[in-house]
Amino acid sequence: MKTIRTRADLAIHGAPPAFVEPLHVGSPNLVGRETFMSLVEGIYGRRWLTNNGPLVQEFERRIAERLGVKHCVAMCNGTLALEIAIRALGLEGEVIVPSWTFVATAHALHWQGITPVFADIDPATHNLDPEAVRRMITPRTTGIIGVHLWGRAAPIDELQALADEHGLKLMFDAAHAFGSTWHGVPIGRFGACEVLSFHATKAFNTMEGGAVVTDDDELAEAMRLMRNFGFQGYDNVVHPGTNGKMIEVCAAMGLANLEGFDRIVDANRRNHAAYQRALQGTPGIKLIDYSPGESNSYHYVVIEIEDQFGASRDELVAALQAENILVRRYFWPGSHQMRPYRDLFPHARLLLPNTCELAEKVLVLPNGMGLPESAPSFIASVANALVAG
Ligand code: T4K
Repeated sequence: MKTIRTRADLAIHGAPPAFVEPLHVGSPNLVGRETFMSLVEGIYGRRWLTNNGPLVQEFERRIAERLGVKHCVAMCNGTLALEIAIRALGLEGEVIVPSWTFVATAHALHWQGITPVFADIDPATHNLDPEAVRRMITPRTTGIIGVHLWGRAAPIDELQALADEHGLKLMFDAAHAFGSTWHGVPIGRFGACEVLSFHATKAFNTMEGGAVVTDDDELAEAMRLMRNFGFQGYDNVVHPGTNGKMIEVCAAMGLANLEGFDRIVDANRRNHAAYQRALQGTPGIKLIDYSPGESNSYHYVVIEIEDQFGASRDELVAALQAENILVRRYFWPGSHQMRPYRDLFPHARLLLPNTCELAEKVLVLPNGMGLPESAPSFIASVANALVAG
């Protein structure tokens, strides 16, 4: 790896890039290869590929057991799982969501003719600000979707109190929160239900996949019907539905990766600590931290670039990308600035000052089992050289 001594060593100023192959945010964690291969052998033997196969059932059982919930309904991805959960809960009219999240949270509502109403966040936590949520409640509001951004718990108690006070349904987008706890309780157990994503880029992946977890028997039953066209046995359709099924090969990947999940978290935690050490001497770069009293997958290495840094967030992005370190500006510019929402709600930003401010400051750095050991200190050296006089 090249050493950065002066600005002239930066790829952005013409020097060769540090990495030949790009270093991605979200490079998949792959563990348990032998388990995966042997489970796939079994799929060949059984000729059972999808439609609630034995591996999907085993996967659901293991996830439910790990989180301590009654039901895990596995789906083909997190977005379909959100859509099905929203429909099964009977949400309609307006539903309050953060803008500061992956756009799938809002899309899952809009796709079904429900209006996502964006509420602002607390800049300290990046999660919904309950007072901002309160301000967005109208007679058309039927629910709230809290997002546990970066796997850090949304303000669960406050949102539940608001939902109870106004007769609203509360569910959580827990796409980032597999492996997280809140007051020591696994995330997955809060609200009416919680939705997980197991996309390739998540700490724990099933290639593509998602699930809704809940203790509610009726809700789980409705979602099981909905993910399979509403079929109850052969020829008997009893519910409107779609195709949200997880396939056997994805469940095999999930079972294999579950075996190695603790190793993934250990690697992420070590990398996060290395970033903390490397960046602590750089004024104006703040690494968001995880509560030592809670579990978290430490998957997201999120920094905020303050004015004090001496260059803009986007200048740092350009410098790192030139080195082939493909850092991401998640979730710039905020869902409210994406289509169709920017056209539907052109003034939404006026009610989202914290979201707008954060969107200009945040940067997500690469992490995961494949992260080169030298990456955190190299990234810090690029940042330091960029602003050196
Ligand atoms: N709610 C929240 C809060 C979410 O963050 C997400 C998903 C959802 C709901 C919806 O869940 P899913 O329907 O996705 O299950 C990525 C992911 O596609 C998305 O799952 C994730 N959040 C979001 C935060 O990030 P993109 O479009 O920004 O990145 P993508 O998929 O192009 O991947 C990022 C980089 O990772 C690539 O540049 C290359 C690398 N990569 C990717 C894949 C797929 C690999 O190295 N190997 C791979 O197989 O959305």
